[in-house]
Amino acid sequence: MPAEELIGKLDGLGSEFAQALVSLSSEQDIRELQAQFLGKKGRVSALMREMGKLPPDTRRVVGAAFNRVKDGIAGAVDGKLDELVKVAEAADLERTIDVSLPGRVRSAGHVHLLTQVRNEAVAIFGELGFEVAEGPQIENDFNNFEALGFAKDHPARDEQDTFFVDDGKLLLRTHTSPVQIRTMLSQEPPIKIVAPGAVYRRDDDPTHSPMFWQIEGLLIDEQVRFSDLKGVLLHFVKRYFGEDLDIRFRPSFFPFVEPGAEVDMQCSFCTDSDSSKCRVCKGTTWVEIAGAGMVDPVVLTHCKIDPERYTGFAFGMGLERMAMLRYGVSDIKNFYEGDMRFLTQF
Ligand code: FA5
Repeated sequence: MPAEELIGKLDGLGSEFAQALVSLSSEQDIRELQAQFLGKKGRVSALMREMGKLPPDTRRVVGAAFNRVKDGIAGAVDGKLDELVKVAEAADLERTIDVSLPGRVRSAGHVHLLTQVRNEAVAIFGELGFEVAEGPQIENDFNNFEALGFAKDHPARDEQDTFFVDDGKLLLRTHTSPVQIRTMLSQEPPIKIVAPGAVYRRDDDPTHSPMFWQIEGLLIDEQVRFSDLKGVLLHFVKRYFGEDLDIRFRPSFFPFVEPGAEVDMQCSFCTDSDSSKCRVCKGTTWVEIAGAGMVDPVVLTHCKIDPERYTGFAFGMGLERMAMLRYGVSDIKNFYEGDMRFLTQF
């Protein structure tokens, strides 16, 4: 083959390569095309072998043409690969950053419903002059039971099935009443406190939990009467549950009060026309909200307070019970499960 023809064919291959390259869009296809032209068995290499047959004086020109075509192909491949990288990057940017999308707002969260109930209860009793007192959740037997009149074998202990710690010397307090003892042992009357806090019992059903919250109230002064207890609790019920609700006392036994009572309030879920179907009060129109009573003189004596001079009342309410009654929550577990669909409603 004469030199001119060889050069013409070489240039033809260069153009053919350039045309074929235009439609390719993957590195693999490009490399394959490159191999078809420049590989050992490629079309350009086949023509190279023809060069050996040429007279020596023409080989230089033909050699230069080979280099031009080879460089042209290599340059076109690099250019095409760069182009593919840029296209891929642009597609990536397009996908991950859309500056026109609205931002995602993180919700700020809010105070848990039970904390709201506690804060509100503390505020209402605060209006009446009660201050907040606190005690530890791990208590000793004396404060939780003994000083409150639950002697070692007293059957009333059975109702507060207890989690013991440290071989029974310490326990998870079963009610907030030990804060009464702590306060009376550390303060002179007049005493006027509320003590909210977590308490523990071996209880577990839709209205009872092994850990729950109570708020205790204690007022010790000269000439405190049962009617004062009634006035305080009535004020609380009207402020927290509704102005038109009444309360009633049913005689009951707690070893640290005498007389003792369960406090009921009128059911706020009953309609006037038909209360028999009410699932909250079971048709009785009353719901229990607290235990209460006049502080037993024996307890005052235990705490070195003169029962001849001072009298007082105490009460204890369940905070979950209050929340359930006010918001119509039927399962106590809702408070602790952390399900945002429940919690964000309040
Ligand atoms: C007491 O705990 C007494 N310390 C209350 C008291 C204080 C009486 C001062 C007299 C003077 P009781 O066991 O009834 O009483 O509990 C009081 C309230 O706690 C109940 O009315 C109920 O609302 C709530 N409660 C009791 N057990 C549970 C439980 N396992 N889960 C949730 N709430 C409970």
